[in-house]
Amino acid sequence: MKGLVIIPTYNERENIAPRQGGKRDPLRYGILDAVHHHLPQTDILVVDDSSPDGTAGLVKKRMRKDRRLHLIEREGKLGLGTAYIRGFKWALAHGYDYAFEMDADFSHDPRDLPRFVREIEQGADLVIGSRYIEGGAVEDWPRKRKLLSYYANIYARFGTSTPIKDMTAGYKCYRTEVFPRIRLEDITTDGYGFQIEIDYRVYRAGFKVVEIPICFRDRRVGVSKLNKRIVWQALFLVPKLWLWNLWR
Ligand SMILES: Nc1nc2c(ncn2[C@@H]2O[C@H](COP(=O)(O)OP(=O)(O)OP(=O)(O)O)[C@@H](O)[C@H]2O)c(=O)[nH]1
Ligand SMILES: [Mg+2]
Repeated sequence: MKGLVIIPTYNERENIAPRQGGKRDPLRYGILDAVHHHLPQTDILVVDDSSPDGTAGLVKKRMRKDRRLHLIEREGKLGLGTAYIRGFKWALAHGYDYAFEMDADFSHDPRDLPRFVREIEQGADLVIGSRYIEGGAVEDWPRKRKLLSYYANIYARFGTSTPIKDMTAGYKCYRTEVFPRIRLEDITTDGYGFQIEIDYRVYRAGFKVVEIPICFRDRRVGVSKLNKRIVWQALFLVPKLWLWNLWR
């Protein structure tokens, strides 16, 4: 089976590129190396939104030596949701069997990658790296953010009647057959709302969803792109999906 890891980026230069530091330097390797270390046969697609810090330039430099690496450049910061949708369509068009969602900032431990693939091979259609099942965890987040995430997930799960414990998770792997069946072009949400909406659609379409435990860590370096708009969007999405459930 042919796999693709999709990594959306906005100003992730330090997470993409390795530095020349010594053994003790935690930034001496980048996310691209880490992915290929754990999944050597898998391609990577970076979807960059013209990051002012030159993230795309670094990726291009590496592409000269690495045929497993691909890049889509968009003309401005257009959001995480549409970046993934663009990546999913690209995966379909290029004949990949499964595609990952993964952050560039090392919140998603690359060592977990092979466990997702094993689940896909055993018949899962969507594998979610979950913080809220037995064995899952969140490290180094401030208490406030931990609580917000925990209760947001309870809200999303009950509000949408979807039996998924971590609906805002962003470390996931899809069998690409799923994409044509969930009308990707109708999804307009971003960030957390995007994750909730896509999980809801995959589950409702009757696909097999599996959660595996992961430990989520705070970003290694760089600035968060989380904003209030993303939180509000997710908040209003849940009652919308609830009404949708009633109507159908
Ligand atoms: N292409 C693209 N990538 C984005 C955009 N917003 C965020 N990203 C990337 O999506 C991934 C997740 O974004 P983060 O800012 O880490 O969001 P988060 O994990 O909820 O928040 P922090 O970990 O606190 O920063 C990272 O790789 C970002 O660079 C965007 O508008 N366009
Ligand atoms: Mg992050």
